[in-house]
Order: sequence, then structure tokens, then C-alpha cells
Amino acid sequence: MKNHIYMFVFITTIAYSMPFAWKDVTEDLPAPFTNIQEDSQVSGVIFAVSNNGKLFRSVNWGKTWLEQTPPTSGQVRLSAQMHASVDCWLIWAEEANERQGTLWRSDDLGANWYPVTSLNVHALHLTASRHVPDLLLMLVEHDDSGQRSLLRSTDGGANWSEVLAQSSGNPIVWHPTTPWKIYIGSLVSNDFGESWSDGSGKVVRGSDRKLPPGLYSAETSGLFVSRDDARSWWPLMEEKLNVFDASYWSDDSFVTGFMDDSEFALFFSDDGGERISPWTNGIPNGLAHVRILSDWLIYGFQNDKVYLYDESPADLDNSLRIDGGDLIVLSIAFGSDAGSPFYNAKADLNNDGRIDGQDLTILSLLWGKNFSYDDTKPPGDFPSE
Ligand SMILES: [Ca+2]
Ligand SMILES: [Ca+2]
Repeated sequence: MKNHIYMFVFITTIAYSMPFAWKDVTEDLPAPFTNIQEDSQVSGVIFAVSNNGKLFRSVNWGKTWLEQTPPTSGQVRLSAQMHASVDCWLIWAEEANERQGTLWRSDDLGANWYPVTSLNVHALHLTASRHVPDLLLMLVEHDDSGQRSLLRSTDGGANWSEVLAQSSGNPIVWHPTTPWKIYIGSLVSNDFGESWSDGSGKVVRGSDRKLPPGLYSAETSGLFVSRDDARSWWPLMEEKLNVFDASYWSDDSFVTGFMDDSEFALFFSDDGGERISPWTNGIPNGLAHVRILSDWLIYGFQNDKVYLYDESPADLDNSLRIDGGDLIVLSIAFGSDAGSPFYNAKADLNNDGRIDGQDLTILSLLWGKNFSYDDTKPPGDFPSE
């Protein structure tokens, strides 16, 4: 009996948190993407880097893609966006098998690119401050020995200096509201990345922008949150984590999990960890990393496969919002089976060949959701001037 109750809770948790399954979209894309980034200022603009080093852009949340004229013969490996008065895009391109690369910048959403600087390094992670214009950090490998260091630029990438001689592969995490605080693993900087010391107690993997802002740590002992700048940590979940390549946060939403030879698990929360749901529906072999573009559009990557979680198909009348218009479309088809003249495949939200209460439940779970953001999204809580 206890098992049955557990199973019931398990199934309803999945059904009521993420109503759609992940979908393998590899064949629908112009190339197998390895990373995707959304422009923070222009709604719906997304950049993608493919496994053969090409650059693509979409202006409609990924519904259609256009290959961008590459600025270089080198392969695009990393991308980042810099928040100033106007967003600009940065990409790092390297020739194959060369430990040398060039940083390129575009001020017009990728239409034109110009070189900023070239360095004799192999770049692993490039990121820009949300708050301080022209402040960049880049994790690099210097030679075949694999020796790593952290480089910092305060002029938009023209000049770089080494600020940390040895660095782990942990991600660079900017404090969500305090622009001078930055974390890498258990190291912290309190001076915009200039100097680093031990300080956070745990490996910081992400952050949210609730009040007070949260820092997250995902480790083999579980998932933890701190709401006092890493002075104390509180457990959210006692599942082993962190074997998974990384855990990914976007405001209140996060995806975390673990993957090894025999096991794969993935969890999602859209409320800062108060409710955490297991979430592997539609993914046969696990994911290596995840990119959260919004609470309704999430990409997952595994080898040459790209998976997509997308709630916009529930927008049956293409109004960019789930509301009465969609209910009318579903109502007209309600009670019909595939083959019937009233059947509407679009309204069959769970793809079971029948329009019934289950499809209505999915629509009600997404009720009121918006699929576009007309307002410019602010870079953070910190005033930009
Ligand atoms: Ca609609
Ligand atoms: Ca159905």
C-alpha cells in the first residue's frame, strides 16, 4: 500500500509540474547545436553554436534558424553577451587543434562582427557581468599540460590579466545582486574578480534572484541553498547530484541532476527549490547539459542529440498566451478521436489520439502563461546607472 501511495505521488508530481515531455529535435535543427543563448534585451532572439563550430540565430524563440556569416575561418566555441546600454554579443573562435583564439564582438545582434583581441589560450568558459559594463571573466587552458587559469578583462575584452593561476572546472557564478561578489567552486572574490580566497564553504553552482538572493550548491550529498551569501547552507534535497556535468539556474528556475554509467536523474524547480520534481520524461539516455531560456523553453544536450522542452504548442490560436481563445479551439475538438472530422491534432496536447479531459488538464496547468516578453528585461536588481 505504501508503494502505491508513493507511486501516485510520484506520477502526479510529474503530471502537474511539467505537462509536456522532452522532445528530440535534432533532426529539426540546421545542425546539432552544442550551446544556446538568449539575448537578454531583445525578446525571442537566440544564438546557437553547433558541433561543427557554426553560428546560428533565431528571432522567433527558435522556430526558425538562420546561419550567420562566420566572422572567421576558426570554429566558434563559446559565446557570451555583454550588458551595457545596448546588448552586445561576444564569441570566442579557435582554429582546430590550435591553442590560440580570437574574441569577436557584434553590436547588431550578430549581423556584423569585428575582432577584439587574440590570445594564445584554449578557452573553456567565457562570461560577462550583468551589472558592470565591459567586465569579463574567461577560464582558459594554456598548453597541453592542461594548466588552467582565470583571466579578467575590464575593457570589454581588449586586455586580459591572470587573476587566478589554478582553477578547477567549476563554473563562474556571479552574485545575483551584489556586482563585486563572484564565486568559482568554493572560492569567492569580493572585488569584481581581482582577488580570490576561500570563503563559501561549498561548491557554488548557481544563483537565483529572489529576495534575499539565493546561492545553490549541488554535491554528492545533495542540493543546498544559502540566502545569507554562503554563511550558512540549508538542504533542499538529499539526492546525490553533481556527477551530472553541471546544474543550471535561471532566476527561480533550475535543472539539476546526476548521470553516470548506470543511472540518470534530472530534477526541475520553478520556485527556487520549494517544490522539486523529477523530470526525465522523453529522454532515453540522459543529458550532459541544459540551457534554460525561460520557464517554458528549455534545451537539453547529449552528444549529438538536442532535446527541447517547449510549452508553446499549447498556444492553439497563436496568440502568444494561454487563455480563452485556446479553450475555444480545444472545446470544438473535445470528445473527438483521431480520424473524426472534429479531431484537431494540435489540440491533442498529450498525443494520445483523443481530445479529452487530459488535454484540458494540460491547458489548465498552463493557463495565463505568456510566450513573449514585450518589455525589455532588466539585467538585474542592481541599478544600471
Ligand atoms: Ca492562445
Ligand atoms: Ca489527448
